[in-house]
Amino acid sequence: MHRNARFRRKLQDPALMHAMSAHNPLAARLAMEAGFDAIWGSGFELSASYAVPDANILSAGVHLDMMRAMAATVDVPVIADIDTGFGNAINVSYAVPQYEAAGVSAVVMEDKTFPKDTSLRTDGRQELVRVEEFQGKIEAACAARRDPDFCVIARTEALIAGLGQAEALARAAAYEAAGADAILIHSRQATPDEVLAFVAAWSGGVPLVLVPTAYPQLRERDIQALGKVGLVIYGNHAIRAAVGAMRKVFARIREDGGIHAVDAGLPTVRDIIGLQGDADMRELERRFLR
Ligand code: SPV
Ligand code: MG
Repeated sequence: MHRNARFRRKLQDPALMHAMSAHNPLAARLAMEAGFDAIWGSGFELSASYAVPDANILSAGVHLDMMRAMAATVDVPVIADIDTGFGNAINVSYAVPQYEAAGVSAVVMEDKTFPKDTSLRTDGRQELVRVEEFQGKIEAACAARRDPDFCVIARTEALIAGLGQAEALARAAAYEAAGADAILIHSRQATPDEVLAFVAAWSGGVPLVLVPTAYPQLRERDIQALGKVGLVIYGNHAIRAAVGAMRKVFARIREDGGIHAVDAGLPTVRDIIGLQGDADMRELERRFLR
């Protein structure tokens, strides 16, 4: 089965699907190796990897190229974080086929104004577009896809913007009506209460998607028990793990005046060569080099 169809089927399946963030093909490969169902092509992570804010500073092309590189490296579905869709419904119409052609299986598009500000930053600019405008963008995304299994996930930032449950629920229902295959409900409260209240009140027909970065105490088994959530996304744990590991090793090398103490604790060069796909190249050498 094509991975778009696999993704669509799993999204609707009662078993919870889990996606890990990645900012490059190596991170995507490690996430697949760890057993994640899908890769989250996080705008936050890619921005961080370029050391710029997650506020539409990077061009759409940089994000698209990275999604293509990740989709070419892993077999699991890649979910692209297209932020606000790079402009209005027209921009969305042109962006979606490019993501689909890049091998991506789903896009997540949020209802903020362009340029967006990152959701988890305190005092960020969290302005939302009109409901009708965002419905037009969802319809444009759905109309632009060529494979009917390619998924369009609508994300409402109503709770992030402090607009309350009623607004979040009304927007989610309007986005489902516009054709969204799932609704991502985001919150940056330190407890899951706000999101759990939304899930309890949700009476729509499409599955929900959660990103529990701000409320890490919410576990998969508890999300699964809610029954309405199809996908949990771990939004930034690849870049945070990488930053933590690099900081520690870099500091230790400066402290020790050499690499003698850190070497044994690091993945071996052989391990990295394996992750580069060395076995595949050896096979090509065996078959074709004469
Ligand atoms: C991302 O990972 O880019 C996201 C999730 O959109 S968040 O950063 O929490 O907004
Ligand atoms: Mg993002």
